Amino acid sequence: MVPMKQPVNSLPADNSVWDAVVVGAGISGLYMLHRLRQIGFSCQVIEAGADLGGTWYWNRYPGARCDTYSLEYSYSFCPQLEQEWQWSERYPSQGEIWRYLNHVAHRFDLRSGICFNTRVVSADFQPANNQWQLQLDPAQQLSCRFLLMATGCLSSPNMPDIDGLQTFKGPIYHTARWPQSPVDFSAQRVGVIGNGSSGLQIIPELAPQVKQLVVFQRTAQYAVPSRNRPLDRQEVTKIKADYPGFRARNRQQSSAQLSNVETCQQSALSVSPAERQQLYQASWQQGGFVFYATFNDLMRNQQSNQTAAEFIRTKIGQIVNDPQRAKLLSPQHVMGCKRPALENGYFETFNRPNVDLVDISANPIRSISPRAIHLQDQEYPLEAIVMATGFDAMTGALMKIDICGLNGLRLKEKWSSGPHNYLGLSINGFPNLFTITGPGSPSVLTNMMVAIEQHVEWISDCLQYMAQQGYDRIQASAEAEAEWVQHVNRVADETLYTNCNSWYLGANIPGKPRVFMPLVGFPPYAEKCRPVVAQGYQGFILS
Ligand code: FAD
Ligand code: N01
Repeated sequence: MVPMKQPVNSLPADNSVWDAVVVGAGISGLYMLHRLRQIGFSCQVIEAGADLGGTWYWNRYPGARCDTYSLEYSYSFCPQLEQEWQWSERYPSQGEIWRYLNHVAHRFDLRSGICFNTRVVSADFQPANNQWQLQLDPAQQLSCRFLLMATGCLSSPNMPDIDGLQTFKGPIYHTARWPQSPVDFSAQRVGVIGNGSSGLQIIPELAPQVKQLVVFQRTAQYAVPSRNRPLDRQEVTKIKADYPGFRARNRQQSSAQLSNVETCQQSALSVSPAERQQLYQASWQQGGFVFYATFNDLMRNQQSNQTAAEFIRTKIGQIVNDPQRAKLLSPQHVMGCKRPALENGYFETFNRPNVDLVDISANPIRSISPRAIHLQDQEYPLEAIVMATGFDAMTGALMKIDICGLNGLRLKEKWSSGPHNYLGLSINGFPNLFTITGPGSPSVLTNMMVAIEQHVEWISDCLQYMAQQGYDRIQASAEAEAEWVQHVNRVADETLYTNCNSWYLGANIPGKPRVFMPLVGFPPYAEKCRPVVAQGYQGFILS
């Protein structure tokens, strides 16, 4: 275990032009810094938070945990690192991931390159010298040749604009801005708004601690048991004996959570109902995202999808004692079009006498007063509120920065009808700016660790190529960008992902354009990136 060092909080005195500035010190920013140093670039990371870790620094709520296997949710770039780090559980907790990222930072001396408690407020491209001029908060300026956005897909919390929210007298916590020290909820009536992945994790943890828990549910959620457990030493030894092979198989899987799991090659409709039940039951018993891959067409065929949805609804009916509650907890939308979840005792929690479930789908929250949440016809007295209301996903953190490219073009205007870019990496009109796991890349539909490593390596290889060839400006061409946006939409339209109101579509944020933002499928994406490089960065304008 490494000693936790004090965060570095100021910029070095020599504040000349950096080769690169990286915004964000999560998994992406840390690896980007390491790679840039390896290729000899001077680099500074700017991080709004008081410490490193990004997602795993901010989301410290009780129960916060990854739902990708720990041995896959870790960097693969250094064989010694992957051999020396010992994960304790099948799915790592927030605390364990955070300790891991601290270990990585210590091992590669990354803290020395990060300025904490500092936010990038604006970025202006200066065409005369091909430099980005950054305005920071607290007030400082910074210049760099390349601007690398490691700002995260799920880093800009969504705080709903509910009438009277500010008047509430008790504390209001957002899961993605959880306090650093544990919160004592004992003897309190606590309300939780939201039951996505974060809500599903925090609700079973809070229920035993509080006097009364009131869950305000707008949409019921599909979830299967995670069956988290301590890792078996023998299975770890076996994986570590061929870690490169294990990683290679990860990269061949289209979805994060299914890595290294044999996915079924048949349709749900190609087997008898009895066999289908048996296979679903086996996946359910195994636990984890394998359930969602029991058949190969669950996200492509509505009828197949319905069979899985019905299986989960039946399970909920068996777990939850009160049939009316079970019905309310049973989702009706297309399974998977909102990100499905893993659960650890979520449905059982609703058998507790101190847990209320309030349906706000037809009877929405009208207002919040100093001591209660009010629906149209009812009020719920509360002493604390937890917002598990998610994020302005994929574009939120980028759009909060006033980014101005060529000819005064602002990113906010360019993306006013949805994100447009090439490969999820580069935006026409915004030279020398790269987004790590930007919209238009597989990002949130994959094991993000795999997606992040692929992007960081692609970007650093590109910067090295530019240095070798004497180029100092790069941007996506308008044609390549237009084709890419069409491609992302076409791939999504072949699936069931676009069939409900999800954050993938921006539907959770009032006024946000409805565009399916991630690209479905990691291996075909990586395949598309390779010839782009081989053909001298096809689709990019280099000068
Ligand atoms: P982040 O970790 O989001 O880091 C971005 C950083 O940028 C933040 O620290 C932020 O403060 C900083 N920043 C943003 N804007 C600015 C600015 N203007 N100025 C300065 N700093 C700025 N993915 C999986 O693959 N598997 C999982 O099981 C999984 N579980 C998750 C659980 C939770 C609770 C959440 C929220 C996400 C989960 N994810 C999961 C997705 C997760 O976000 C990624 O796996 C990964 O951590 C993203 O790393 P990142 O460095 O790209 O972004
Ligand atoms: O956010 P969400 P999240 N009034 O957007 C409700 C990752 N993650 O933080 O569905 C009332 O999924 C909203 O209701 P509805 C993962 O990628 C991973 O839970 O819009 N309710 C929903 O119930 C995940 O998908 C892990 O009708 C409101 C909830 O709040 C992503 O982060 C763990 C509301 C928001 O759910 C986001 O997950 C945690 C309003 N005004 C997160 N606004 C793991 O890997 C929103 N809601 C384990």
